[in-house]
Amino acid sequence: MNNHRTLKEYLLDHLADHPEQRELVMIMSNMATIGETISTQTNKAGLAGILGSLGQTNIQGETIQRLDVFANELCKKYLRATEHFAAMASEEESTVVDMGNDGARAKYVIAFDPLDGSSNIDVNVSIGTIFSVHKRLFNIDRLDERQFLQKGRDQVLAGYILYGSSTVLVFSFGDGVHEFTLDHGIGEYFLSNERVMIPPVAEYYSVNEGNTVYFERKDADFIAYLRDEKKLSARYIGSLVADFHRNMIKGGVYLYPAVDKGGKGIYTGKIRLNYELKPMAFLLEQAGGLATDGEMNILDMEPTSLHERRAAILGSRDIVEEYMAR
Ligand code: AFP
Repeated sequence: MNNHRTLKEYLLDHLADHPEQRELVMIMSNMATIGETISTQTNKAGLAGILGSLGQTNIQGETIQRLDVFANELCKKYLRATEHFAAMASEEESTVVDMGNDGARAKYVIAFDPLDGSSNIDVNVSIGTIFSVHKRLFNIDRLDERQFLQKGRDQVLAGYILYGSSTVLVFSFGDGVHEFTLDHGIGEYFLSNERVMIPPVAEYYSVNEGNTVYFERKDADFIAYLRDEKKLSARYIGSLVADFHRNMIKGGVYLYPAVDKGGKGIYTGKIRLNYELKPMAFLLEQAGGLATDGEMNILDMEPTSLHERRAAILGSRDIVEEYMAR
């Protein structure tokens, strides 16, 4: 740990330097509390009876896990009480969620994947929470979907919490990426990596290679190139947060190219733009990496719907640029 600096101390220092970011600092502190609560629940999920499926599917057609429901409800109730948000979007909610706050205090909107990697919950594999905060647009209704269709570049705060062998919180206000690790015993997050920078040379590639048959030829070829010519090691968990975190710390690239699962020559992305890709792209750029869907920088995209999905190539700049050059 770096000087045993706590998140609270870090946020107070940040506030002293940026008094105009008072609400954002409070939001960050709220997110840390949410992360600690989900982490505790995740650790005792088997005992608490919240593992397993509710037997329902969410709007993406995926089976809802009980921890997903817990995390989603927590985000809604807790953040509503803070009165900072006019609206919320979540992977688990088909439409914009009314946060009940229409006053001048509700200056922000937040998009979430409350529990990313939910297929890993039951098998004790790392999962995470991803969040993206934008300023509320006061010229349109607060519940208008367009509140969430802002470019990734306009995020004012983004981050994730990884529930792995330890719980880490990684975030950025747009001035560098910082990583804190939760000490459950003390109930504090401690600074574990100030100004995270992705190593310039990639060591790993992360892709579901079982999808190779569904990829376009150019994508299958590029992955073969990473494996056979660049001699990168393969690591794939199936939780974006976990794969992304490893690549950002160790150097690597996460690929989820468009797939044609219907066999009709129609290739579509899987990863959600608003609450998976935009926040990760924001962090990546701050850390010296790059994020694209193959055609453009994720941060420059204008989303067209709440749950839009895109292809994703995220990671070390050299590899992503090579992908785009092809
Ligand atoms: P969930 O939050 O619905 O579990 O989404 C997981 C995810 O979007 C991302 O976290 C993974 O990297 C990716 O999907 C895994 O997809 P495959 O199971 O198709 O490899």
